[in-house]
Amino acid sequence: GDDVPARIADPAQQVIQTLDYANTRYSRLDQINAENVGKLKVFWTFSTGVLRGHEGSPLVVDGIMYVHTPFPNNVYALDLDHEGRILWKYEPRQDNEVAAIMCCDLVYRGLAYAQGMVFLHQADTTIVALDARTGAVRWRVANGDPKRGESNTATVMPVKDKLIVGIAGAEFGARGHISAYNIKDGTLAWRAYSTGPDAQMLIDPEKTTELGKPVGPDSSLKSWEGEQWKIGGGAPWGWFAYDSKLNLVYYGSANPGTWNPSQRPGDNKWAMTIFARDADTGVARWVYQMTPHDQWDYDGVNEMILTDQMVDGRLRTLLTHFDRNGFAYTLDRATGELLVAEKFDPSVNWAKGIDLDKASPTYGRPILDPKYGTEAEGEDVTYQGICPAALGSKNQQPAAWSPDTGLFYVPTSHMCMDYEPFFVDYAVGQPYVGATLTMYPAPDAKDGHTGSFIAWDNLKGRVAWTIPERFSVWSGALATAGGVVFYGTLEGYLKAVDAKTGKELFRFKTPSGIVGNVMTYEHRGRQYVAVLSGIGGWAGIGLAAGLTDPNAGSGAKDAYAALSSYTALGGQLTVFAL
Ligand code: PQQ
Repeated sequence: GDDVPARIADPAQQVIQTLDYANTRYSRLDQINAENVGKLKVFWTFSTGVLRGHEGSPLVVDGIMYVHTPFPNNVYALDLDHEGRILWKYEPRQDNEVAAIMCCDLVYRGLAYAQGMVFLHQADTTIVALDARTGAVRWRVANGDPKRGESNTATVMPVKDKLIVGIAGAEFGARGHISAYNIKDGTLAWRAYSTGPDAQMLIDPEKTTELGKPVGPDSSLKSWEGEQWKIGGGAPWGWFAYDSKLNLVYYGSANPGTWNPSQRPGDNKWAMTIFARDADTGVARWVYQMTPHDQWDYDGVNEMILTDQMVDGRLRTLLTHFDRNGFAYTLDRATGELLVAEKFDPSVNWAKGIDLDKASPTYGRPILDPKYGTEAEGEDVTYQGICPAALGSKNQQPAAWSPDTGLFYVPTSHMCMDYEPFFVDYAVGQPYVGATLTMYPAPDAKDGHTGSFIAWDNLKGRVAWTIPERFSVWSGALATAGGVVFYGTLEGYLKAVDAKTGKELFRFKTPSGIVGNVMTYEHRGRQYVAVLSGIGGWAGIGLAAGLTDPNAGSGAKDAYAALSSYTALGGQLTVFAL
């Protein structure tokens, strides 16, 4: 039977990367609290033996910790009774060539557990179901083809008898899709593309709505020229959320291919879109395209956080999303109604706002500032001073929400860019980028700081407090019932701050930069906090991949050059306790 909901309800364990289906990243554990968190000590550590960016977090199930690594995606089962003694290890064999089609470091956002199995989704898109006790392979299936530019960095999400699975490759002209595999044997239950004919997108022209209106027939096909949709990107490489009452799965799609907007006239639906899909059939209930006809690479894949909150005296089912494009959106997750859309970083300039006037013909669309588009003067022109940079006001590192404070805790980036689009020919499995970028601190960044950790009120659409950080915060946050919020920094600090005020309560410098997500668990009555360090991801690509050309890594190498004065490569798990 499905043991995931009961295990999610037990705060001692962590069985999915997002902690719960709602993506709140809120733990009800409270032994470690605002009073005593300053006394945290390193309890044990574990070297993963792999360099590159360590995203995601370990899982803890029945006294065993499951640790994943970036490519080559090794899996360790560690015995928590014996400070992480290795129970078993799984080392997949993958063709090294997949590394060449991974845009933003060889990251992997972690394992998921369900029904006695641990699910690994390898870089080469092979999904493997491992026996949680022994590490034996129960089944294995290929979700994509690296020769066509398809790879994987995302975690999977088990929902009832299915495994929800994404794919990466929008920088390689891959056509994004989400798939559901049957947990018991790995057979495909349904697949829905992000672009193309309604039947392949599992869109019902009458019943699938955007902002309350049916999308109508061929909504995607009509928004592209010719057959560009076939190489149109929109890869769902981020996170999934699930509402069991509505039986809807939520996620976002990435940028349209290529980054050169002149090559793809139209709105490019449904790239850059929030999807709500029926978990059993995959059919889309509603969609909302945040950045029609993207000109900046503002992928829409960041996590969807599901909360039930009072709005004007009425309890509403909400979805809050901090997009790459710098706007934080609050929607009704049952209907897709847009309630709030505000900038969560004041430097955002590509759009003046989002049109929230229901009577307006451009309702729900961004109000563009023509100064910061990237196609008005054609290709081979450098469009300058665009904020945020392509890596976004926030990237994949997930935010947290605390029901105690009602606030969202958001790791953010404060970078701007110059963007030079150029014509690119599509060739199967080759980069299909079509733009050169330079990224640099936002003009109002104090002391060149390129990051901050903020608390956000999703009903008022306002920042509650801000902690400036030297570098973009690329680590996922954790909020707890102890009134503490944790996050990591690119220099390698694990920090704990007061959930109400943001006051720093604890810091510890781990051996490498943190791009992983902080997690907590309880074992034999004691609460622990754990985090992976290992610099990498897009922000850390210069160090992780040893890049030397200043504009390499899509402009990230030079932008974060100063990182090498603070940290170096290394994959390590650090486990803290009082
Ligand atoms: N991955 C990171 C990271 O892990 O730090 C950052 C990014 C990715 C991006 O900013 C991307 O735009 C991006 N895009 C795709 C895509 O469009 O398929 C995939 C990935 C990825 O798989 O990591 C990233």
